[in-house]
Parts: sequence; structure tokens; C-alpha cells
Amino acid sequence: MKEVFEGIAKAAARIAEALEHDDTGYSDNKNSTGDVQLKLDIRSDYIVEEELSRIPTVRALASEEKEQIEPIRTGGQYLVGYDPLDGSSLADVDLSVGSIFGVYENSFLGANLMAAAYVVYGPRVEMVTAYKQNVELWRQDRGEFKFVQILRLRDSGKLVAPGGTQQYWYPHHKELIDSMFAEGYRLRYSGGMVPDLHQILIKGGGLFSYPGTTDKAKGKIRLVFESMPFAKVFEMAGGLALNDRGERLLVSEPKGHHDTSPCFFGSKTEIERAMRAYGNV
Ligand code: FBP
Repeated sequence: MKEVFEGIAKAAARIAEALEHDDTGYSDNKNSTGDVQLKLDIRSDYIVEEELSRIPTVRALASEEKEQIEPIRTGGQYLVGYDPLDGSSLADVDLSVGSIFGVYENSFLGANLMAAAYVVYGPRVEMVTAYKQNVELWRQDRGEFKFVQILRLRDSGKLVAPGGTQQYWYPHHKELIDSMFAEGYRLRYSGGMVPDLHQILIKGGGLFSYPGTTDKAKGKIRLVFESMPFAKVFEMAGGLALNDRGERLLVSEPKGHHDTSPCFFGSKTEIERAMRAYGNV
């Protein structure tokens, strides 16, 4: 697994360079979800593919930016699902964006997720890895990623990151979010799930939700590339990561590797509160 994390670190350094210098405009292409791709989406996807294909233990790659799973070699152990530049539409306003990686064995099911990593491209470039028993924070320093600390969530927090278009929230979801703000929780939502979730993790707790809505019953966040990797991080840091039925995201069995699901990440107190609002407790 070490060589996979090293490949991710190399890709991160190159994507950080591209974010600093490349054109933030749109290309003429659309991805498999029908989103018009930024030139940076395509560039970042190319960089990740080039760096991870070199790794002998990587058997196949599944990118949010590509329709099909890409076989790399027959003998490899790992399948890597990734979003090369999540929240890329924020790049042109110079807000933080990120890359997300799930390292699976055999198939893209939650039970097969062996490790996860994400990178935040902000004032600093930071990488968080979740493997075996620890969630580790690494920071790029003069081109090298250096270990900073182990990350743990407290049992409760003060931050709320409420995703989704509010006019399409179900009434019980709106009641949940409004009641939290009425009790003094602070709004922290940038529209980039990587910095939004990183903030909750670093500050020790809170709630990130991207619910099912009247216009998108299955939400927007993709299981294989986005929510299952973050579920691994949040559970290993002592938090919870559930869907709208109160099931662990890490037991999801997506039918297609672009499938989405409503998702809730956070510290135990806030997640339990959300599940009560959804009638799951
Ligand atoms: P992309 O992968 O297309 O960037 O979309 C994911 C995302 O940008 C998340 O990072 C973020 O949490 C969410 O979409 C924001 O969606 P919305 O603008 O509907 O709140």
C-alpha cells in the first residue's frame, strides 16, 4: 500500500502545479455524468492515471471523469477509484479543491475498501491517509510530504456543512439543519466536499450532509470515488458515515461504479441527531 500512497503523493504535487499555472477554463468535453469538463479535470485525471499506472500492484483504475473502468495489468492486487479534482468548479475563484482516492481489492464494494486518501489543495497542500488503524495528516513541504499528526474526531463538534439545494430539501432535513443553527452550530460550507470535510475532521467534529432531495433522490456524491473513501477516513477517526437509512456507507454495494447515495459524515453526536431526524433511531 505504501507504493500507492507514494503514487498519490506524486500525482498531488503535479496537480498542485497545474492548479497554480494552468487554464481554469472549460474544455469541449463532458464526463460520464454529463458535466462539462474543465481543462483541469482532464489534466488532473491524466496525471493520476499516469502516476498510478506505474505501480505494479495496481490492476485497474476507475475515474469519476471516465465512463468505463480502465484495466491496467492482470497481476495487480488493487483497484483504485478516484475523483481527480473534486469541486473543480471552485478553482477559477481560487477556493480550495481536492482529490479523493479509494483503494479496493477484488471489486468496488465498501467491504473491499482497504485504504483511502484525499488531498486538499489550499494555502498548503495536505494529504490525509486512512489505512490499518490510523488516519494520518501529511503536509507538502518544499516538494516532500511530511507526516504531521494522527487525526481523531471528538464525540461532538460545532460545525455544519449542509450540502444540496435547499429548496429541494425534504422537510425533515430542513428541520434538522435549522434546529442545529438555532442551537449555535456554525455554518461551514464551501461547495467543495474535500475542504468541507477536512475542516470538520481537523476541527474535531460536526456534520457534513449531502442528502437525497426532491430533485435528486439519491443525492449527488458518488459512492466509489467520494463517499466510501471519506467514510473510511471518518470511521477510522472515530466518527460515523451513514446513508439516509442509517446504514454504514462502508457496507454499500453499488450496482454501478458511478452510483450516488445520500451521505452523512461527522462526529457521533451530530450523526445520531441526523439519524433521529430521519427516523432511523
Ligand atoms: P464534482 O465532483 O462534480 O466537483 O461535485 C462534487 C461536489 O463539488 C462536492 O465537492 C460538493 O460537496 C458538492 O459537489 C457541492 O454540490 P452543490 O453545489 O450541489 O452543493
